[in-house]
Amino acid sequence: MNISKSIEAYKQAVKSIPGGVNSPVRAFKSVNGNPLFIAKAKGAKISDIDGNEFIDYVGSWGPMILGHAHPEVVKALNETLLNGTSFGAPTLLEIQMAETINAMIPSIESVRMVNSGTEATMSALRLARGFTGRSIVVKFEGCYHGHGDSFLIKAGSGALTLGVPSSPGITEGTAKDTLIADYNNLDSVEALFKQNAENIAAVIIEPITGNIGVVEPTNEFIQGLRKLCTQYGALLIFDEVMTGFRVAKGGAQQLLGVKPDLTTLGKIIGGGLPVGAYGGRKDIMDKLAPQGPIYQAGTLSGNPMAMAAGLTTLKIINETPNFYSDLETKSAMLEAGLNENLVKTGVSGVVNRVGSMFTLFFTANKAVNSYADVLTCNTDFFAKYFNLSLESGIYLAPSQFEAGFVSAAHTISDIQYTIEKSYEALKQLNN
Ligand code: KE4
Repeated sequence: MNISKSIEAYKQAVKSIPGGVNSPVRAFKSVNGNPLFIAKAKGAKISDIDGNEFIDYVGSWGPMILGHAHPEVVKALNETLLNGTSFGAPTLLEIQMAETINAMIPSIESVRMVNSGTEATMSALRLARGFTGRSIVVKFEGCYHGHGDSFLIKAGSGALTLGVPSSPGITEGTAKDTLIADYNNLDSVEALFKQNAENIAAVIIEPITGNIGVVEPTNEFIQGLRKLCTQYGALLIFDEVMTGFRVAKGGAQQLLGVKPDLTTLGKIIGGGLPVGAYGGRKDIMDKLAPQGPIYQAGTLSGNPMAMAAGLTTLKIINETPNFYSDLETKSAMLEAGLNENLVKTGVSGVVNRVGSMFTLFFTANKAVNSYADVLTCNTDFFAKYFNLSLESGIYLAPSQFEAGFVSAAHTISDIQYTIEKSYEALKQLNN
């Protein structure tokens, strides 16, 4: 595959952009490759500047559930554009967006728009601290909630360790207020509550993880988490930036039957434009300025362009008959094909999938249910598989520890082609 233009572009990019990219995971570092510079995308296909076309399973890391450049989204943007792009003043579109989110996610009674998932989680944490008057947040090792200081923390050892900065630039003062627990290990959370009782403001979790790859919570764990938070007066925050409107119309909380106190959203609700949101119980949200004392603001929050793209996306989701069942059919077909390929080639691996988000973990484990399980993966093997897939015209997330996404635009033949090429790649790698 000729990627000479991307190679030249990357050489140029690194001169003026740190690492040549505006978000680290795009650099293809963990797959030993040269990042592809994208020229355009339509439906389930994405094309690079060398003219190579791929079936896209990244979907901009989740937003593109309809596929790229959906005609109705493009039309809505074009019409909105003509009336101006940003006013720094309220618009009717923002009321529509808030009412749509509140209707689709029952635990959300009031919602505030922001401009990224990171802004949503940072703001939700500040709100939880202000509402409870407490300082400590509990997160789970491996879960990713954006690049806010409080979240770029993981245990120095074990699950019960006080936070240790995992990125330079995060102060000890910040780290001490972040405690780390083990995903799917309720005891690890209970121990933190027993040690810190009335000081924990919130527990934040990816209710179904995407950022260590896809891992589902056990019912006992996620229900137990809800009970613990209620028992100790801490807020339960579901970070649904990725799972919101992805795994079900009502997000992971609908699938899991657990009602969080706050939910963070992003990605799909912007239809590919910069967006984030956080919402939940009205008694909590009403503590936000200008209604209450807890401050949070944003120049472009709720801007007309992101609202138009997001509202059109949610409208299509709500009005398309069998939207999620069709996604389920295609995604289940992909999962079955990948599992069959593992059996036929003898490659060790586990496919985890919830709805249209999936991960093929290359591990000898028979199951992947925890961060520790995820760490058993053979990332070198993944890198080789990733690059063979790319050669075959399949664009996967450039990391073993990410989720892949099927969109409404993927066709049965796209899925069949992907299964075929995945088989060939695994066969080649296992010889
Ligand atoms: P952003 O600030 O990137 O919009 O959202 C942060 C975020 C928060 N919470 C969850 C559950 C998320 O998945 C994310 C962002 N996800 C990554 C993909 N794993 C974004 C890709 C990137 O960092 O470039």
